[in-house]
Amino acid sequence: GKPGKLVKAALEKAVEKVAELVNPPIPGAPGSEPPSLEEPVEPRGPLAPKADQTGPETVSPTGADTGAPQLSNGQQGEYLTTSAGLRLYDTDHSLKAGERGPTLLQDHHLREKVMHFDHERIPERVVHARGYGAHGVFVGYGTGANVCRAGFLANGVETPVFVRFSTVVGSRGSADAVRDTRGFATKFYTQEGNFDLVGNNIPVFFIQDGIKFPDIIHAAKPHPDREIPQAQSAHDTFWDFVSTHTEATHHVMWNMSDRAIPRSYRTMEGFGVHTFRLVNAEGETALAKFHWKPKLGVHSLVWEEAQMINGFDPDYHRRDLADAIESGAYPQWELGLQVFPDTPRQTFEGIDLLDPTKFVPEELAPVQPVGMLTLNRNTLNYFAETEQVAFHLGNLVPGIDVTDDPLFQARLFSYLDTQLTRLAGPNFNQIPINRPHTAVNDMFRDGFHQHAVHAGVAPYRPNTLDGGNPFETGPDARPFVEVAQPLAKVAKVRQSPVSFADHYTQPRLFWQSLSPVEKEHVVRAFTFELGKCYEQAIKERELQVLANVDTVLCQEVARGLGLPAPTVTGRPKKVTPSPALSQVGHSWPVDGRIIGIVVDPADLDGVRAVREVILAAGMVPLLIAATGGPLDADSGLVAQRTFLTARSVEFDALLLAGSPPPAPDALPSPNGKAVVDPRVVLMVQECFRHSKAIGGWGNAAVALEAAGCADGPGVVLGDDAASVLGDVTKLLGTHRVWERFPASIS
Ligand code: HDE
Repeated sequence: GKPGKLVKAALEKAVEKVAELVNPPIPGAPGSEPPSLEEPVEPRGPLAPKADQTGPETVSPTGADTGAPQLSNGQQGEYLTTSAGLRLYDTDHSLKAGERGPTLLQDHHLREKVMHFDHERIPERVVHARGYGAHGVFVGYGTGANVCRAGFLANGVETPVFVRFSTVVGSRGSADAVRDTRGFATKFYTQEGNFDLVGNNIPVFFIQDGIKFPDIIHAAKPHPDREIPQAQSAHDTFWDFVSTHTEATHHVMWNMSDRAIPRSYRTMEGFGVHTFRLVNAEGETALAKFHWKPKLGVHSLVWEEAQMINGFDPDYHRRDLADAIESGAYPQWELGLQVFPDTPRQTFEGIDLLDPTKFVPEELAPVQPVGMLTLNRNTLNYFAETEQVAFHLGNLVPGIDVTDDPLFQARLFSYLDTQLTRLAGPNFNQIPINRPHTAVNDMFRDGFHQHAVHAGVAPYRPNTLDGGNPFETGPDARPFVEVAQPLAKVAKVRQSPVSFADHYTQPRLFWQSLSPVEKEHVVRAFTFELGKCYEQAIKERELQVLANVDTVLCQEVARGLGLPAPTVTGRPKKVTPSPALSQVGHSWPVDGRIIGIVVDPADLDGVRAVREVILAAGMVPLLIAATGGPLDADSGLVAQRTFLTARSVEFDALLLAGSPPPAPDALPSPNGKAVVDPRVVLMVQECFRHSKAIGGWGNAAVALEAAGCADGPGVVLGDDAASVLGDVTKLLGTHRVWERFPASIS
């Protein structure tokens, strides 16, 4: 009857499929040999393990190698199998009782496929959920050896690293260019075990004691009733908390400054924040703070630009980092140390080194370079690497020890603890990205996701059954030894030291170190964020905080909010500004900067000339034309963006090779008489408003006139494309045309 016919049809189909299996059509490779069914297929193509992907060696106590991370070969042309290795002839149709009938529960492939999919997500990090990682190498200069015996700081020692940058507040799918602190976490796979430097791009923190972390994070995360707003601090709960918890003031000042909207991960400083205790080969100790200094300088977005980017390209920072690495413009940071004597008081120039809301100005303690970090390899798999990497403050190496900073102490608990739910069990150090590149010989056993096959019978000490293995390390084999820091005779208390009580002097120092433009930006950020709050009392309370920081700051913000400026309580301490804190006034390399070029098809010679120079200078040209495709028949120039797909926020400077008339898809202009494409006019205006350098030749003056930006600082017009580019590049070295910003504050 009918069912018999259907079964026959299905069988025939299966036979056809199996025939394909034996000789499958490989798209794009007619006639190529299919993999043999007998031979296991070797990984090949870009995912095959490379010699430089030094897989960590994990050795079981009996010496059996439990293996380097296995790179799965992904979608590389092998036969599709189940996770148990069963070859499959069809993964597109479930097994049904007839073509139009119900699906059969016995379809084990369907069940496995959907089951696995159902569990693809793991909990995102409770903070720093949105992040982006890359591999690289750290090379020590040897200059740190006098204070720190860590092997990776020795001269010329190359250590593989993995770095993960992140925002703090937003969830994993949130946008990159939000106003927030950025994480800068580095895992050094050293010969002495993993060292994790889990820092931020701001040198101070919101809280002085780890017990307040849940409070600040609950306040900064979206309102719990409606889960609004995402990845922002411009809301009542945040300002409610920080206006009442004044130790946050210093960090908030940095958050409201340009530092919280970096131009790129490549143009961000990094800070270990806490003071660490270092030990040298002689056993002498010193206190120290870690700094990462970007080779390209510290640069930021402007607020309006950041807001636009979050719509136009929410992956802006990821894309920037991945593209730079992909193109060989490897980002670099120099690791530096601020070193302080390890005195019983643990202060330096009156600054309590155990207070993580305080930093030490570089003018008082210079940052001494000890090595160079280069990021040179993108991840192969976001989940396996960036999502599963687990940093931990307790991953220390000989020569680097903790201090009693109460924030540091709490972090020593949290970073292990959080992985238990995030990575589902205690074996997360066996995940490839977390494995040390040195022998592991622990006696930890079993647990969820145990990948090691531990031989031997005696995972305990002392034992005789496994020959007493493994042995504790003698002093010659460089074990980690805690500094025998003497403790004072004290009582157990829930209190902070008096030296933690000053919440305003350093915020004032920060404010007074900024240039007028940067101050203006801080004022606007406070005004924007407080302006988004609903509760009047919160705004007023924050103004009182600002009054204690600086009168001008408070008055300016109060003016913007339309509220009276409160008066200061007490007399503020005098501060000496730290010029190192300002991002303005230097010139920096322009590697990887993006130059948008609006192309007028009438002048392709100029475009061709500047494009070559831009590429030779390590910058990125972005050709923008009315429509896509080749710009002419034979020059090889291709439009990378059109007036529809381009937006000014994508580039750092703009060149106008003429003034293209309205393209057919342009929206009508206000007076209906546009001579230049309105989107080009908008690009010019936005670049002008965001203080980006603008250059033009040929007919460019027409577009500049149409935009109302024909003159002003940083607008370069000339006949010779190459010399215009030269001037624009010089302007780009200072990042922005700073004079263009209105600056009423001095
Ligand atoms: Fe973190 N922090 N933190 N933090 N933190 C985490 O750890 C925490 C603090 C920082 O890219 C979590 O694995 C507590 C300071 C970075 O994977 C969690 C306290 C600084 C990252 C955690 C702090 C940081 C984290 C979430 C107060 C700058 C991202 C997931 C005692 C020096 C690391 C995870 C990555 C991540 C807790 C304070 C930086 C929950 C309790 C200060 C860069 O463990």
